[in-house]
Amino acid sequence: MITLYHAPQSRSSRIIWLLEELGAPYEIRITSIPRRDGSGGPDPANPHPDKKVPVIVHDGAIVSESIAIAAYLCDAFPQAGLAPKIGAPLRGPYLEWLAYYAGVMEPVMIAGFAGFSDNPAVVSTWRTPRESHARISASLDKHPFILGDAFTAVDVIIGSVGQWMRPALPPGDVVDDYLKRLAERPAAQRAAAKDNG
Ligand SMILES: N[C@@H](CCC(=O)N[C@@H](CS)C(=O)NCC(=O)O)C(=O)O
Repeated sequence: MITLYHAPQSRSSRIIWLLEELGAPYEIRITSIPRRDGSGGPDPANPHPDKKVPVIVHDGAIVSESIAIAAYLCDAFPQAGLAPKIGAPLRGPYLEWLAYYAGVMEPVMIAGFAGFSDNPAVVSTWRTPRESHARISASLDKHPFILGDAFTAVDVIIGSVGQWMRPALPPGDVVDDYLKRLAERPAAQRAAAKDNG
């Protein structure tokens, strides 16, 4: 059994979606986090080292960080086919997209919120939204999902960002249609129904 510590409408929502796609046995433990409106606060029972979400507990292992959780769960439930297997041609691009999201796309997004996207250190380290939009468009112009013809955990991560904040992804019909396709997935709909606990 997997326990997901979850705060509604946060980065842990995408892990509910992933767990639903995987068909994994799990329970949700609603936890409190500080919210931008001043509500909420850290939950002493939350095992996350920074009292954030998401974090999972699985067979005694505590795993935090959305991307680590996604990779861990896809490997724990390989029969769901949400990650290319080790040795498969798309394994490298799969890991690259996961790392690119955490290591580049999110920092670029946060720099944008914070109003310093054009800081020279930001641009030289991570580039700008233009470059991440170009990568996403290059992929979705060619095939229905980020890695190709098959839906993977990368789509949960990239898609959930678009559902949360549409301008974080490239504008236009190709991405609108992609997000619609993702939102229509039964697992995404089950996850949305469970988001508020
Ligand atoms: N890089 C982390 C970010 C986690 C994160 O910042 N989560 C937010 C919710 S969306 C949080 O728990 N904030 C509470 C706080 O800042 O104390 C991940 O993707 O798992």
